[in-house]
Amino acid sequence: MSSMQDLIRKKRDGGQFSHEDIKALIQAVTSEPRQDCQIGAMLMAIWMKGMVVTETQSLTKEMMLSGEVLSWPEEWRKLVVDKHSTGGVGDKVSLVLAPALAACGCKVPMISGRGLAHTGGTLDKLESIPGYKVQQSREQILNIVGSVGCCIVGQTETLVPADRVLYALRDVTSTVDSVPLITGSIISKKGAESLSALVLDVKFGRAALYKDLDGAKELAKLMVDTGNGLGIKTAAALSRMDGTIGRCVGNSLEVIESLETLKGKGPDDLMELVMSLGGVLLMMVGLVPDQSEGSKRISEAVNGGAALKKFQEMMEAQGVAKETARALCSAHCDYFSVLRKSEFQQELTAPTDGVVADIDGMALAEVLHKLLRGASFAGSPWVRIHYETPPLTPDLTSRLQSALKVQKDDGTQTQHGPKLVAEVLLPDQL
Ligand code: IUR
Repeated sequence: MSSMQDLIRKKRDGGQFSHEDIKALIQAVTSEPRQDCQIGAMLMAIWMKGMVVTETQSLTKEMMLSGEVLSWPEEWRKLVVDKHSTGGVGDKVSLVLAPALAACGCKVPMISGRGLAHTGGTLDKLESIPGYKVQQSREQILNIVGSVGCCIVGQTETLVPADRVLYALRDVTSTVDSVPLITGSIISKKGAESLSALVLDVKFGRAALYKDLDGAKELAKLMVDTGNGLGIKTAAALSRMDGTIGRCVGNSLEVIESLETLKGKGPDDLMELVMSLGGVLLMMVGLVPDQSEGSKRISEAVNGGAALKKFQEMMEAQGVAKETARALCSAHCDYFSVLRKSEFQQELTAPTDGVVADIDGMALAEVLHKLLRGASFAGSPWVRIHYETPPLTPDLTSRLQSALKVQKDDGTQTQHGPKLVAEVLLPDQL
């Protein structure tokens, strides 16, 4: 077996790793004593020289095998699905999609993450519901998915330990934005969930990791190939991320918007994403003949109330009191009688008459990150900020106000913006 020193030199000089090399590399990452300086140097060599598809596939597989790989009852074999998003602003798709898929007959052990950079995390959002426990053991996940059909939980301690080490070291060595390293990190965790099918929501635009479609597509292609190489039917939707998804950003506000969506009153852009991603998954597991039939089923599950029922059951199964879950899912819920409301709210008003031409999701996310709370948008006033401390200073207010672009209404603008999903990459074989 080659030493780490040899392997670093090999990659530094532009060489290609064999599967054995990658095995040695992951062993060095997961065994003690660990040489973080060598791993850091290796990460930088990979960042600079890249990896071909076969190397990325080996890396992903060895990362996956560094910890526990979950297994499911045989009768679920074709039905276990999940989705992953590369991160958006106001991205609450998982909260609607997981119960909608369960209502359509899928098994959804959704393992979600915390906020990263300017984007919010699904787990942080769900924790704004009193009693909701995101940390569940393997047995509990199995029980909840068995009885409800879906759960949304945090990563268990034993899943992909190599990623924990690599991710922390990528963070401090400025090597997060490497396509093979991102692919290994994301797909290894999905591989360890033993999924039948996976859909990736790869975002591009001002408020996304990748600003243009080409960069996002390169990542999407590699993740699709790697996922399929591991035996998971994997597809990717490339979706626009310039503004916000829906009208609310921030943990409890996004829970409220998700519940409203599950009650059939959701915004069009959120429903478009839920239907597109859900439609692809239902097609890949063979529950429907094509994506459009899948999207229709998802829409029926949401608008007919079946998905809301699953969400209620999931909340109860994950620790929320029965009365709380029932209240949140009731038709005319006073949400803030259950969820905590921030101490302060402030509205900003539109500077001129006209139509909203643009709202910069990145500017909103940056300010909200500082305030650790959320915003909800309306017509005019156009935004309401919910916050605690630090105070909403004049500087932050003007940064926020710069996010809004109002245009003269010349009658040519449509009420709804362009569609979010630009393209869907499907596996070669279904
Ligand atoms: N999420 C992950 O799980 N891994 C990554 O590398 C990134 C996001 I970037």
